Amino acid sequence: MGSEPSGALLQIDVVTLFPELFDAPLHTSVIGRAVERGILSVMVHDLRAHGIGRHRVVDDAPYGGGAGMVMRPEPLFAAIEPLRADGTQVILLDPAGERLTDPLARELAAAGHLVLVCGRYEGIDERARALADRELSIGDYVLTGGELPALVLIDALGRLVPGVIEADSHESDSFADGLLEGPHYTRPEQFRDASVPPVLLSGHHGEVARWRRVEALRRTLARRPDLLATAPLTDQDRADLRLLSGEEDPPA
Ligand code: 21W
Repeated sequence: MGSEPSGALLQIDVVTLFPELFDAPLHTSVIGRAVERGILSVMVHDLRAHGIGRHRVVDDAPYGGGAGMVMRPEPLFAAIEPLRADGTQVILLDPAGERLTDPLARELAAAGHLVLVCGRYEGIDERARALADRELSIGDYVLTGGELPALVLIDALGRLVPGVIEADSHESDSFADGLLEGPHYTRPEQFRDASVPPVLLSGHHGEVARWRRVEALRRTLARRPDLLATAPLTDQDRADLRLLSGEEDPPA
């Protein structure tokens, strides 16, 4: 397992003690379809196969004492070294890693071949960090292992691979233009006491685009004002933001 040639635009090998966690996500919806179509290749490798001795041991108590167990380096080296080829990026999922962001996801989606290493227990022996080209975290909260973070990464990267979703969908994603998206509506036109904003029914594409931009600015200002410091904004955006922040009457 792991060395068949692949025509996929992005090839991902995962090293984990819990391969079964990957079954449903890799067979479902957008990512499942991409894997089935061969645009995205994901191979999951059981680290236990490289465990030590008859009991396939992969962990041991920490030197110096303390609670919990630490992953031994030998199984990690045995699993990961054969997966590395020219241009491979080995990524350790680790709570102390660099935070995953949209720009980093776009960079990694173009990398060609990734090996994702999922830790369990208290973490891996410090000497096994040398296997990794980078260490990534998905946020400041504590999980039980690196598998769900690896799946988050696969999901985020998979949809960026050309052909996986409709061509333009990620250009307008929240974060791609540095702003949150505004509201979306579908049928019915009237639901309970709430109706769809008339501009969306007007057929005026220019007016719709302008409304969406103002709503994106409104929502970003309300929920993530930190994003406005780095978002690329036009003079019109800045004028709208001044109105929205209450210096003057807000846009309709
Ligand atoms: C949990 C590993 C606890 C190590 C400060 C206080 C991979 C993860 C993981 C895990 C410990 C990611 C600590 C967000 C995550 C992961 C399992 C040991 C660490 N630091 N991104 N405690 N959150 N988590 N204590 O948990 O492997 S990426």
